[in-house]
Amino acid sequence: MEMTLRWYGTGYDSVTLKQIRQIPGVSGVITTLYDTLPGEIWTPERIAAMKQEVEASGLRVSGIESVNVHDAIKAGTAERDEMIDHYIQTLKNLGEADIHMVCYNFMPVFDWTRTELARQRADGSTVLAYTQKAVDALNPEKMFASIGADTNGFILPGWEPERMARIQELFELYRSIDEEQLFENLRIFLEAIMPVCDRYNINMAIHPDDPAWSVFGLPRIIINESNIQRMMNMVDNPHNGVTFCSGSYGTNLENDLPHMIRSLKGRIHFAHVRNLKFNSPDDFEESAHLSSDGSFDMYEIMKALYDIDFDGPIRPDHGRMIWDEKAMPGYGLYDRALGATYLNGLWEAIVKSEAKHRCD
Ligand SMILES: [Mn+2]
Repeated sequence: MEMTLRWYGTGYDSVTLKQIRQIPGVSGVITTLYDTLPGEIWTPERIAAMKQEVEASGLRVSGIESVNVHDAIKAGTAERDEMIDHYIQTLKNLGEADIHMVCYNFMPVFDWTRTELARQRADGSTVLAYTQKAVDALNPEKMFASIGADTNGFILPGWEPERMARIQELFELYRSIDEEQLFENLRIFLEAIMPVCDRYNINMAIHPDDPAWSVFGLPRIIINESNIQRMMNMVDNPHNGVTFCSGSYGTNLENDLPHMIRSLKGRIHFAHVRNLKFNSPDDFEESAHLSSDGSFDMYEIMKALYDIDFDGPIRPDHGRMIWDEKAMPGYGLYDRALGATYLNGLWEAIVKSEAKHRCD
C-alpha cells in the first residue's frame, strides 16, 4: 500500500505540500482540480501544472479525488451523452499524464451528510458527527444552512454554495429516480468509460454513499456488500472497482468491514481508513483513528487489506480538529498526520509478524 493524504490544492487547503511531505511514510497526495465543475473537461495544461506543483515538493499525485460526475449522468437526462463524453476526455487527459486512479461517487443531490461539523468531545477536540434525529427533523433544503456556520470559512466538497443554491431544482431532478434507475444510470456510465480506462489503465474507485442508507428519501445504492457485488458484476471489468471507506460503510453497523474487504479482493483501488464512535446505532461521531477511541477494530481492517494484497493508495480519513488548528472540518493536518502514522504502525507490525510466521 502507499500512504497518502488528501490535498485540495493551493488556495483551497490550509495544509501545505511541505507539511504533508514531512509526515513520515507519506509519499503521495490524492488531489483534484477543486475549481472545476462537474462536466468540465480537465485540460492537459491544468493537469500538468497540478502534477508539477506536487512533484516539486517531493511528493507524487497518487490519484484523483474526485472527478465529480455530472447530475445529467446520475439522473439520466438529455445532456447525459455529452457529459459522459466530457468525462471520457478528462480520463484520457489524466491517463496521458500517467495518473491511474480516480475516485468518484454516484450520490444524488447530497455528497456526504453530517449533522454537526464541530461536535465537542470530552478532550476538547471537535469532530464531525451524525444523528438521525436531526436529519429527521430537518427540511432537506435547509441542510446546508444548518451546518454552514461551522465550516471555518472553507468550501466543503459536495457542498459548494452554487450547488446548494440549486437544491430545489436538484431534488426535482431526482424525483422519479429510484434505486433501480440509479443502478441503470451507473451501468450506462461505467460501460461508456471502461474502454478509456482499459486503454490508459485507469482504476475507477467508486466512493460509498455516506451515510450508507437513504437520506431525505433519495436513493442510495453504494451502501453494502451485495450492492457493490451487483455493481461490479453488472460491468465486470477490474477497472470498475471501489474506494473502500471504512468510515462510510461503517456507518451501518450491519456492514462487517473486514469481511467486506476480503470479498473485494482485486477490486479495491483506494482505501480511506478511519474510525467512528457510535453512541447509539443512529448517532455516531468521527473519533480518532485509534481503535480504542472508537467502535472499529482498526487492526482487523488493516489486516484484511494486507490479506488481500492491497497495493493501492490509502489515506487516513477525516481527522478531529485538535491543537487549536483552523482548517476545513475533517481535513486539518494534525489529526490526519497522527492517523497516517498510526496506520503505518499497524501495517509495519502486520508485515513483520506475518514474515516471522512464515519463517517459524
Ligand atoms: Mn471516505
